[in-house]
Parts: sequence; structure tokens; C-alpha cells
Amino acid sequence: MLTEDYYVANKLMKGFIGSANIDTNSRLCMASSVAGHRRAFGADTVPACYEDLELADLVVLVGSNMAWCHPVLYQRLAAAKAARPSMKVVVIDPRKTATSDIADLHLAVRADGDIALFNGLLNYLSETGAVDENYVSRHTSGFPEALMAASPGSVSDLSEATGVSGMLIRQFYRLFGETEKVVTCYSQGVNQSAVGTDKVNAIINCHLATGRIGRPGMGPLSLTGQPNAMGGREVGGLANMLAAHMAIENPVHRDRVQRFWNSPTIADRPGLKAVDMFEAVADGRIKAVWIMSTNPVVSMPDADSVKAALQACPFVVVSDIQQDTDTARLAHVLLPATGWGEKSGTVTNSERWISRQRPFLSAPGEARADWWQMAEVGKRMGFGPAFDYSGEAQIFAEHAALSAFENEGERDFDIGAHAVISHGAYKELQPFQWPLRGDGSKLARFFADGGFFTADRRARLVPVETPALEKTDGRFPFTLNTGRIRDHWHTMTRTGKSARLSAHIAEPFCEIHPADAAQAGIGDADLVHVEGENGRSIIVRALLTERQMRGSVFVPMHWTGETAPSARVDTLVPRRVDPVSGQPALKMARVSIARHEAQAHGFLVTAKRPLDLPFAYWAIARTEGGYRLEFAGDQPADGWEEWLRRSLRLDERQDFSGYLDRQARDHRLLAFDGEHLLAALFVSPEPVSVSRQWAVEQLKERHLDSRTRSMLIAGRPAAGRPDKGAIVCSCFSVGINEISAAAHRGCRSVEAVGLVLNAGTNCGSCRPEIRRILDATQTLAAE
Ligand SMILES: Nc1nc2c(c(=O)[nH]1)N[C@H]1C(S)=C(S)[C@@H](COP(=O)(O)OP(=O)(O)OC[C@H]3O[C@@H](n4cnc5c(=O)[nH]c(N)nc54)[C@H](O)[C@@H]3O)O[C@H]1N2
Ligand SMILES: Nc1nc2c(c(=O)[nH]1)N[C@H]1C(S)=C(S)[C@@H](COP(=O)(O)OP(=O)(O)OC[C@H]3O[C@@H](n4cnc5c(=O)[nH]c(N)nc54)[C@H](O)[C@@H]3O)O[C@H]1N2
Ligand SMILES: [Mo]
Repeated sequence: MLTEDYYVANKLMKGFIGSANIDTNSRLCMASSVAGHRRAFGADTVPACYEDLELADLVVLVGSNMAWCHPVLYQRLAAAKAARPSMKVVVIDPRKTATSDIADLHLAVRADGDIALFNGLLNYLSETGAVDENYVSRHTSGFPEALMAASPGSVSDLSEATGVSGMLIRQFYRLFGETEKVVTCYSQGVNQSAVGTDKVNAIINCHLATGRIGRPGMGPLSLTGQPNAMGGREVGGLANMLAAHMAIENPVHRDRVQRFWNSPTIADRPGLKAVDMFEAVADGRIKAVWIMSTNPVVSMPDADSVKAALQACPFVVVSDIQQDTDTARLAHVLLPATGWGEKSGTVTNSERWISRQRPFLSAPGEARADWWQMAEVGKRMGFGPAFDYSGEAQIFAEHAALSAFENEGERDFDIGAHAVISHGAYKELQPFQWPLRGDGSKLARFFADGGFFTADRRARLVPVETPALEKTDGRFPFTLNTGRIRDHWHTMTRTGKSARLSAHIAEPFCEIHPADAAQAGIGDADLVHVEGENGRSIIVRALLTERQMRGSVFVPMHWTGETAPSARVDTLVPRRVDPVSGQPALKMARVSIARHEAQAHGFLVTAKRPLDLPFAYWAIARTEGGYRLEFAGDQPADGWEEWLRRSLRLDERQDFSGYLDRQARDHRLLAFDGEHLLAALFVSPEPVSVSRQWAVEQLKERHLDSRTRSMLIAGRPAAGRPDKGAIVCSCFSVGINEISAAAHRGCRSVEAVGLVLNAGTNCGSCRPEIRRILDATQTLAAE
């Protein structure tokens, strides 16, 4: 959603329909940051900017897998550290992720142990004289109370509460205490928690107490999720906001916005937040819902209840750019929207820079801009003049004018300089940072000299209680952590269509510590059955790794009914929300794990998408020229050959070359169309060991002679036909075997690998993995 889309949605709902039952996807993503900012600063202000990452002497990354999720910014940080190695990076994450690649310290904090850690830090700063008394007394209130709440007595044992050794904690505290220029970045490991807002404030408290805010190289910096979550926040798209950073509870603000919109009504109280909203759909309080640019049947907690709610809802409208998504399938009316590359408008990034997004493709079919769809509905509801927009430029100008309307510096969000922007100027608009006021004044950073947006212009240090340790439950002994992988975006409606992006990780998985797996009798590449407290379960592939802490497992959020129906992880995540922000605790569910037994395991490479998949587990991914399918379950009643024929719509005349090892119960079936491979099926009672990348590439090869065909049956490359192994660099399709070979030939650095293979030289997001492969090769060589 571009800012113009969000603006029209919010105006239609709050000003004309008169309800605040509208929520942006930020509820799942940034709501705790918004709430934390508002509690501390009086407004949803991001005080710092990206340059601060380069100017800092210490960068603390909390609950952020920046290497995979903000790869461009991460590369900028990595470059800054490489240029100035004295700069320190600390990563705080229960898992050791790719982001730890550049970390001087990794604190494997236990789930939600962050508050104990930052409360402990506040204490330490106070005890060691690191508090900036001058800043605290001139610009803040609440310091004594915050310190009291953080007092050492509040936790019996800091190591226990955080899961981090005393030695590491002391190292981190000393570093933070001694370094003036500190930036603390945080993301979903902080926000998506039942104590998310408190986590945000525990972090901000440490910056306020040391006065390290708003100056070059210093400050808290919330890393935004969606490319334009910030735009959604600026127009007030959240159920509890109004518009242009004004508050729905404030009668002066309501009156002001209503006068500006010249609207018949104005929502006078916060609406239902996303989780409550779908509950209201479920129990019939809400009878019509318009879902735009989000796929809640996959991404909401307790996702099956969301699905059931939509199935029972009398009127469901979905605007999407894809015809088939788990949510679009439930729509009574499906509206085709223009997507990235086709639509025009503006977006705001994490450091408050607003940029134009310009279309370079024409809209396909009947697709229309999201704002246009809503404006047309507004007009037909009789609100003509208010929605009679000539284009995005006019919407943007109105949004800019509202930001400046009766704003005497009392509101942070002010882009009044563009209040009367022309179509031509909008077309040419260059990126700019907000605020950019009518008089042209700007501000790269906020709050170096106070000036907060509270009534007394002081920041609030919020007293934050350290939560009690979660009790472990005998039946559900594991913490389920969820999140993202490098090459997929959320519910994969776009990245899932790309063979290249699907090559890196083609299957849903569960990261488990090897010792936990051993106890549960789970081997690497087995399937795991993960069961949640709500009795629902998923089946995914086991990935044993010591980068995962004991007692916790990690499952990515991306797989859907389209791509792996047994792997929709949000079906297990309860509807537990942060009481302040309403953001769901998506990083913390209680689960049990067990080995999933299957009669047969299969791997299929096919030129056509297979239909009819009667298996307990399957996961499909695009490849160049076709698909790859992993599956496990019972043998179809009519046998593998008949199933394959049916599934791929092959006619009777189609011949199979086959191989059956009765003893091992291994089946291999190949189908060709002339010299091209149509399908290669490998079935075995154990997880199939076939080089996947090599097999997938056979779809592109010509298979003339029986020798290469027999190699295919054997499931391994013929001599002289290299197997690149699993893809590491998606930009240049470079596999792990090629990188290991380069390492054996003497490449010692990521740069050297880049020179010979190109790997890692484009987007850079595979550089941490390349380094790990080099380290592993060198360790092996040393042994
Ligand atoms: N490749 C890719 N990039 C993306 C996206 C994508 O889908 N794919 N989505 C975008 C969006 S919308 C978002 S919101 C961002 C998210 O970006 P991130 O927040 O960086 O990504 P996540 O993987 O959700 O979670 C980050 C980390 O939080 C850790 N974590 C879990 N629980 C805790 C805890 O209690 N404390 C701490 N300190 N850490 C914890 C997890 O182990 C995980 O490594 O990524 C954006 N970028
Ligand atoms: N377990 C777990 N669940 C999570 C998270 C997690 O870490 N763990 N993260 C949460 C977070 S931070 C986020 S941001 C959400 C993301 O969750 P969603 O927002 O539900 O996921 P997307 O796949 O980004 O859905 C976007 C939809 O919009 C469509 N679309 C794309 N462009 C356009 C457009 O221009 N117009 C229209 N109308 N449609 C368009 C896409 O095809 C897709 O169907 O997931 C949340 N859910
Ligand atoms: Mo997000």
C-alpha cells in the first residue's frame, strides 16, 4: 500500500463511514514500536537516521535478523564496520542468525528476556555514573520511577532471567556504558511480544537516561517491516490513530480533522484492532470486511479461526494482485489491484525519507490502484466531492496540507512544504526527509535538545516491570519462535513465483538444537510434527543446528495453503496480544515436537504443476522450467505410476522409464517428452537422498542417450556433470559445492569467492553464508 492508498482508506472509514474499524498491517508488525514511541516521546517519532549507523561506535541489534530482512541497510552497516573496525556490533537474539556474522558479541537471550536485560542495563548505567543528569533533569520525567522498577531486586538472578551468562552481560553493559555513540536498532524480536511495548520502552529508557538521542551516531532506531509501514502510520491507518499523527481520543484533534475533511462525521473512539476485529467477524458483530493488500488467513495468529471467520462472514471483499491466495479464495468480490511497478505514489522508510514510487509497467487487465477502488466506493456512497481525486498528486497534496493544518510545531509529522504541490512537481518529486515544514525548515534528528511532543515537552521514562519467567509446560516444553528467511517475502504470493528466490530454501523447516532433537528421536531431514496448545499441528522438515538454543524451535512464517498446507505456522500461534499495543506475540507459542512417521517419502521434479496431492505433507516450489515437490504420506491406492499420470494429466500413451527396488521399497519413475524430462519421481521409505539442485536442473537439459537417463534414475550426476549443490547466492545461482570447491582451491575471503564466482557481489545477502562455508572448509582443513 502506498501512502496515498492508506490516506484514502483512512479518510473514507474514519471521516465518512464514521468508524475506526480499520487497521493497517502494522498491527502485526510495528504497533509496539508506535505505542512505545508515543509513551516515551508523545508521538510516533523515529528520532534517528540511517547515517547514525555509520557514525556510531556501538550498534546494538535487538530481535533483528537484519542480514536477511534489511539486507541493504545491513550491507551499509557491514561496510562501515569494515572501514572502521573499532566500531562494535552486538546482536541480541535467541538464535545465532546470519546477522551475527559481523557481531563482536552475540547474546542468545531467552524469549522475552530483553526487558530483564535492558532494565539491568539501566541499573548498571545509574550505578556506574553513566547517566546524563543534565539531560534527564531538563528534558525527561519518570527517571526515578523507571529506575525503581528496574531495581536489581526485581529479578533474583539476571542470568536466569535473560538466559545469558553473567560474563557476557557484563561485557555488553561495559561496552554500552563506556560508549557515547550508541545506536540501538530493534525489530520483530522486540515488537511481536506480549510485552512488546515494554521492551521498546526499556530500550528507549537507556537512551533517554544517557541523553544519547537525536545526536549524530546515537539513538534508538526502530527498523520498519513493510516498505511503507511508516506511510500507513503517518496517515493514521491504525485503529487507534486519527490522521497525520493526531490522536483519536483528543477532541481538539477530531474537530480539526473533521473540519479539514469537511466530513459528515468522525470516528470518536478507537476501533477494533486486527485480532479483535477478526473475533468480531467470527461472532457476527462485523458483517462486511474489505481486505486489501494483506493475506490474514496465513499471517494472523490462530489463522484457522481467521479462515473460519471469513468463511462465515456475509460479505468479504478482497483487493489483491493475485487471483489465488489463501484469503482471495474466500472473497465474494475479488478486486484486481495494480502492484509494485504498476502503481504510482509515495512511500516512507524507517528514517522518515519519503520517496516517489513511479510506475514503469502498464496496469494489466482490469487492475486499478487501491486508492481508486476506495475513492469510487466513496463516490457511490454519496461522498462525491471528498473522493473526486484527479490522481495521486492531489491526494498527496491533501495529506501534506493536513499535516501542516493548524500545526504550530505541536505535531512532529509536518510536510507542509508540499501542501500545494502540482502534478508536474509531484511527478518530479525527489526524495525528502520529514519534517519539511511550510517555511522549508527540516530536521534530520529529533530530541537532542528535548522538545518532545508531550504536553510538558518532556520525554517519559516508562517504568517497566520485568515479566516473570514463562512457566514451562510439561506437555508443551518448547518455545516456538517464528520469522523470516532470506529469499521469501511473507506469504510468498510474489517471491513464490520466482524460481531463483525459491532455490535458496525450498521447504518449510523447523530449526531444532541437536540435543533436543536427539531426545525427541528426530534426525536431520526427518519430518517433525509440531503441536500447539490449541491442539493444532503442522508438519515441517527438521533442520538440526546449534545456532538454535535449547528449548526453543524456529519455524518460518512463509508457507501457505498454496505452497505447503501442512506448514501454516500461524495456525499454532495463539491470539495473545500485547495489552498496550494490541500486537500479537507471534514469536512465542508453546509447542511439543515429535518425529512424523510416514510410509513413504517422495521427491518430484516436474515440468507441470502437480494436482491431487493426497499426502500428509507436501511442499511445492518453482524451479526454472517447472516445479519441485517434496512429500510424505501413504502410497496412493492405485500405485505411484497411476498417481503420477493423474497428477500431471499425462495421457495413456505416455511411457515411463522406471525402477523398483522391491527390497528397499525404492521407486524411481521418469517420463520424457522427446528429449525433455517431464517428470522424475523418487520415492523411498526414508527421506529421499537425491541431489535436489542437480535433479532440478535436469528439466533444462536435453536427455538424448540412455546413459544420462540411467544416471537420472540413479539420482546422481554422471561423471563430469557437476552438482552445484544447494543454492547459496540466488543472484548468480551459485551453489554450496561450487563455493566449497573455490575454498579448497585457496579462496580465503568472501571477496575472493566473489572474484571467481560472482557470488555475494550483488545484493550481498548471502555473504554471511559464504563466510560460514569458508570457515567450515578451513576448520576441516586444519583438522
Ligand atoms: N527476506 C525478507 N525480508 C523481510 C521480510 C520478509 O518477509 N522476508 N519482511 C519484512 C517485514 S514486514 C518485517 S516486519 C521485517 C522483520 O525483520 P526482523 O524482525 O529482522 O525478522 P524476523 O525474522 O521476524 O525476526 C527477527 C529475529 O527476532 C528474534 N527473536 C525472537 N524472539 C525474540 C526475543 O524474545 N528477543 C529477541 N531479542 N529476539 C527475538 C528471532 O530469532 C529472529 O531472528 O522484515 C522485512 N524484511
Ligand atoms: N508467525 C508469524 N506471523 C507473522 C509474522 C511473524 O514474524 N511470525 N510477521 C507479521 C508481520 S511483521 C507482517 S508485516 C505480516 C505480513 O503479512 P501479510 O501482509 O498478510 O503478508 P503478505 O504476503 O505481504 O500479503 C500481502 C498481500 O497483498 C498482495 N499485494 C501485493 N501488492 C499489492 C498491492 O499493491 N495492492 C493490493 N491490493 N494487494 C497487493 C499480495 O499478493 C498478498 O496477498 O505477517 C505477520 N505474521
Ligand atoms: Mo512486518
